[in-house]
Amino acid sequence: MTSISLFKLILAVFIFSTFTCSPQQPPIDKKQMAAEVRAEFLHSWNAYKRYAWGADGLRPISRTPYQWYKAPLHMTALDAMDTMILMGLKEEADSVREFIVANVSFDHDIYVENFEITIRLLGGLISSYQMTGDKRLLNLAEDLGTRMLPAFNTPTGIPYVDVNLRTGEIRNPRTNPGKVGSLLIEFGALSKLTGRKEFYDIPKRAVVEVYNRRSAIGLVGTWMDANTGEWLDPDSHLSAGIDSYYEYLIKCAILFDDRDFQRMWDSSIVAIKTYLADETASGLWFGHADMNTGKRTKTWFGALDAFFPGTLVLAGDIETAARLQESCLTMWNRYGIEPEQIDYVKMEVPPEPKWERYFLNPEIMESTYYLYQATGNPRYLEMGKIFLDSLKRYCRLDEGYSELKSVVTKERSDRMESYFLSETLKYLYLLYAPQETLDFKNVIFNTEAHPIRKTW
Ligand code: DMJ
Repeated sequence: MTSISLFKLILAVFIFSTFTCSPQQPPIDKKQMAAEVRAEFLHSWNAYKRYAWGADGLRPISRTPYQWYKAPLHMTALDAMDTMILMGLKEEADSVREFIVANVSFDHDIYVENFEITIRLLGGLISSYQMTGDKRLLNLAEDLGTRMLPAFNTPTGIPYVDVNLRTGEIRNPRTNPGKVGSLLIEFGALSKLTGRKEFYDIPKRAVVEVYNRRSAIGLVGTWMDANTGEWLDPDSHLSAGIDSYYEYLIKCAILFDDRDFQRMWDSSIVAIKTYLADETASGLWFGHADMNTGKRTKTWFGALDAFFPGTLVLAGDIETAARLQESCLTMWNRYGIEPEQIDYVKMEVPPEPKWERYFLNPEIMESTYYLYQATGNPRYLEMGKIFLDSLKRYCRLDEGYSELKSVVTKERSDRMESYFLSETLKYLYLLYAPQETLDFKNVIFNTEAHPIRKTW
């Protein structure tokens, strides 16, 4: 071999190793990864069962239960049931189902948060009903939906935040597009499955009322008053308070073939790309802007914003999704696990302790799963492994998993939310599970990772 061809060979090897994902890593063994995630699910679920059975959630450090309200709603069991079914934990899922049917009642004199109960409980009941055909779950879902519908009895049709499950009284008109706009997958599916039209029409009207109040440049703000429909905070972004409003626009368009939602998505994505997208030295991000002027207000992005690549995949924009996912990975790698918010220009968490937290959030895993489904690119299998390894390293305990008070110091926080079992581990599992585990193309996940099948 001449020295020139040797040089060319070395160059070729260098280029190959630079531009493939992780040349030193052996290819990901999907079967082994799926088994690992399943084992972590059981590790967490068994901890919940041991220390918090019957409660809404587990505090994994003190090994104590916690309740959201004064009456138990069995949130963790309801939220986690369809993950068990998908993981093939049939006996466990069956016994949880019997427990739920025997013990869950929504006839309580308590104010509950309409959004959280809809995405976790209503969504969980409907998807588990579809997976098992157990009509008793649909009956529970219909009862719950009926009890929550009074939340929409407001001057604007935009629901209040809280509704009393027994009396139907409502309170707390200070709401946001996320809370209002992320109800129709669940209520709409309930409408189709029960034949009750009001379950579709009433939550749909609420979304349209929010959309109609978008600014002249097409953006929505963060907080609004459900009585007057006035904006209380003009901050526009993809983060908490707005995130799943956009997610549900495209998802409802697909799940219900509803053209109004397609139109609302089509105009919203133009505004998002015009005013929120931010090309920086570190890649493509979506930051904050004033909803009226479009002026950039913050160069922040965070754990919750990481849902957006998944949503872009559904909308058919794989290229932007893939670029944003790389930024999400950069955010994750900055501290070895993602913070609640990061300033993507300084590449630091904003200087307030609350932005350093990590709540075991699933959005980055969700987008990884969507991108893998859309592209088949093994890079996403590798990303999933990075996320799982970090979770195990920083959040795993002898019993369950904990949130982090700070991704900088890795100090822990004593809580394991139900969505860790419902979403975070489900998306990681599905990333590696055999394709036949779930018919990805024919389901729409609600924002709590409950897959809803179009049977109508
Ligand atoms: C979940 O309840 C849902 O994903 C919701 O859309 C946002 N918050 C948590 C997870 O981060």
